[in-house]
Amino acid sequence: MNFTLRDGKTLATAVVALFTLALAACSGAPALRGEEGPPIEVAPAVAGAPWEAALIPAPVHARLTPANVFPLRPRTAIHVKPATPEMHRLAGFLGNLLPTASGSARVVSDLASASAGEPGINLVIDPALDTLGGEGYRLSIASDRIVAAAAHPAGLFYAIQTLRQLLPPEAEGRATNSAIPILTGEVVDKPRFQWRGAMLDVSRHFLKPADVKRYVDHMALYKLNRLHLHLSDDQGWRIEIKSWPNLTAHGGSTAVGGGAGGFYTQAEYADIVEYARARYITVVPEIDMPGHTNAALASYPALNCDDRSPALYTGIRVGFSSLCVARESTYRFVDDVVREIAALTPGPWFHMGGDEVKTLSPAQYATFVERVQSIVRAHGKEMIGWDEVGATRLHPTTIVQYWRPNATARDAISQGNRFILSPADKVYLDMKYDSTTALGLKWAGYIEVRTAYDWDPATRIAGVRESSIVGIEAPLWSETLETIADFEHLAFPRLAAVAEVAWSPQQRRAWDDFRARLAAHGPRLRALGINFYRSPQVPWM
Ligand code: TNX
Repeated sequence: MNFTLRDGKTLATAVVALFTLALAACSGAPALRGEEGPPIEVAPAVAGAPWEAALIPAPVHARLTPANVFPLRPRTAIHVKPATPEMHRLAGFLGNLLPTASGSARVVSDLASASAGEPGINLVIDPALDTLGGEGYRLSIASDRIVAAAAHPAGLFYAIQTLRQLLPPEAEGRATNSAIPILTGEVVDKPRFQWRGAMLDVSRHFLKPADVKRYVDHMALYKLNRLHLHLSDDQGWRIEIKSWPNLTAHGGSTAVGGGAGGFYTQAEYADIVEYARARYITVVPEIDMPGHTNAALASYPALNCDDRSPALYTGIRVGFSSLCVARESTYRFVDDVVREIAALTPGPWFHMGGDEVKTLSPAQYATFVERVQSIVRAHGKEMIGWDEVGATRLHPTTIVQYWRPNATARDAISQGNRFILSPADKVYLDMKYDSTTALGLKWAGYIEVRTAYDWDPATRIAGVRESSIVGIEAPLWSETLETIADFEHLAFPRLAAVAEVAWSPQQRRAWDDFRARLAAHGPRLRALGINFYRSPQVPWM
């Protein structure tokens, strides 16, 4: 970190003051530069030194200065290089985030044909930036030009998200005829972890495709890149399987509490996958097995050892159900399900759950997990399982998702497998914030924003070094959540905290600094209509 702030709240206030002032400057009021300059307070030791705006997740390096602004005008054009379809798509995506003149779309053109002196926003693929990895970028803002550069399109997508956060929150997507000032400076950035995930449990309560897409939109704002969909559990089977239609017809017909349930047709699932992919988010489908399968068992008697289907289940107990692991037909079922879902899923992973099986012996459990692992691999995917699968013989590419606060993960460590960290006492977004939170559970403890933020993945599990951690994922279990507003209330702002844990270098992170930036995000969360929790730990603006 190349500077320190005296007081995060002061900075956050200054950021907004600056935007307000700069906004006035661009609409004919006194110029930003000069004696009327905003009262930006920084520690005396760094007065005049670079400072950053309220970016979340914190970038590796940011130097933004109030001395000059780029005036973003409704007609400022976007130029791309090279002029590929993907670059045009990215430009269109950016264009939709930027304010425009009413009724007119922003012009996108090939940089090669842009006239030299004309101010614009350039999106550029620059192979020299490969040193920043597959997702890194450099965003340079001068008073006459913005250049977002990256070696790969994903980096440009993140540069766009950073640029978006440099706009005043109320500017997003609106029509205006005046210019919006953007701070000049430079951001150079890349993620700490390659896996920055969020999980939605659409089984306990179903979320419509439009709601899932809304969550995806908000994930993108924080540079998250994996959407894990928990598609089946005791209470509901949520994805159409054409060779086993009763899974959804019957198994998808209800939810926790006995409500109507629902499921995604294969076309709807493919549409969600594509929507996420367009935002550089890879969908990771999970079919939980052999436990958490009451909905499947209720739909097909043959999946039960005694050929008798249980009734549908709408409570919230766990651990009571299991597929009949001794039957060959069970593996034909698993093969059909994995085959159909794998065919709809371009991402390389298939999550088989594997958690909380209380009715099988360790040997039965291991035999099942190892056979499923072979099936998943036969369909071209790498397997992921909750940390219980660490006790079985794992293929080297299998990823273990650590979740139990007290799990030792010893077996998986000794096999050399890699981990996704989802420690329930830090990132389970379904935990209550405190004793007054109406929604959520509390078995892993209360999780205030600071608790979700203030930890280092590298020191979380004894024996697991950073090099074997692919990343961090925040699950949102939905036993107590019915509407997207409920989901959002538990997810925000903790999801932003987890995104920073996953993206920003550890030495770049400090709670006081984060809470100040988060406070400055309040207006953006409001502008997006997110039903976020107004944590008393954060001096909201
Ligand atoms: C544990 S985490 C579960 C889920 C519950 C969740 C509630 C995991 C692998 N299993 O089945 O929904 O706790 O917090």
